[in-house]
Amino acid sequence: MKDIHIIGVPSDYGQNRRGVDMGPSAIRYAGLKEKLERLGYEVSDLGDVPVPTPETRRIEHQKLKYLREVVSVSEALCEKVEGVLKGGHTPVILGGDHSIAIGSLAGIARAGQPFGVIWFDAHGDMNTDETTPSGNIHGMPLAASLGLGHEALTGIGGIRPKVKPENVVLVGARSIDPEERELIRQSGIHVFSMQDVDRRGMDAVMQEAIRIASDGTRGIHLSLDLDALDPMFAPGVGTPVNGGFTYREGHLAMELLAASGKLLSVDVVEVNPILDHRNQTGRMAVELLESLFGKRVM
Ligand code: 4U7
Ligand code: MN
Ligand code: MN
Ligand code: MN
Repeated sequence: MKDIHIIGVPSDYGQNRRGVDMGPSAIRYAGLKEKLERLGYEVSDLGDVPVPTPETRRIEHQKLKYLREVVSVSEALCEKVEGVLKGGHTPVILGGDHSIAIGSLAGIARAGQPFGVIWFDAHGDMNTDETTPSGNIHGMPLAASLGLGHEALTGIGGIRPKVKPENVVLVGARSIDPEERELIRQSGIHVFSMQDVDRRGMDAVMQEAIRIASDGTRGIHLSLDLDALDPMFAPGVGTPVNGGFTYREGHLAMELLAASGKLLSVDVVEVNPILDHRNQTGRMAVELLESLFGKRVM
């Protein structure tokens, strides 16, 4: 059993709603370290990647808000993740908004390719500076990791692209922008929308997702946006969308990934304590991580 190394990334530069920068704190407060230790792991908390204070910064590009800050945070995270993986440990990365996944994937790529990605999300995160309706970079990290979009984002970590589209699976999608849909189609990534989960069930969807993401790769990175879950179970997110995973669907997905033995690394993003109710979403994040790391009923 590999040791777990926790890395916090208290950044909200990928979107304009303050509060998601407190995500790492909320997830830690919900007992992450102790709960993973109870499962038998050695767990070290490496602390947080340095993030500049937003009040000292201003937006320079309307279509790539806080580009400079996102790049510097991503580069710093990339270096940490690369180090943890090369040391033979499993990184658990706590966001922050989803822009931080650009750094997670860059670090994994530097530690060794190819790898697969399962992207749990209500959204596609496949916008570029040319398709974005908001200018928020948290809507772009999957595109950037596939080499699509502005070169300042696609070039982070020096490897472009980080991951091949045939090993990328989006699960839980139910809110995709029109031009983003076109990019997703052209890219060749696999998408299991909420309708697929409804019709085929989470078990079949995840078996297929795991097969695609592990085909010819050294393992799977899970990028877990808490807005994949129904807002009933994860209200503390910046961009909630109705009709998401139930509590059990979320856990089943994690349990199946645990059973696959393919997990390389995980990031947990978009937890916003200001929008939450008594840290319900922070606690949900920790529970899902427990299932992902092998907690079982029997
Ligand atoms: B998240 C959006 F326009 N697509 O690009 C955009 F609807 O990381 C939302 O999945 C992106 O939470 C959501 O701004 C990003 C919008
Ligand atoms: Mn996302
Ligand atoms: Mn999302
Ligand atoms: Mn969001």
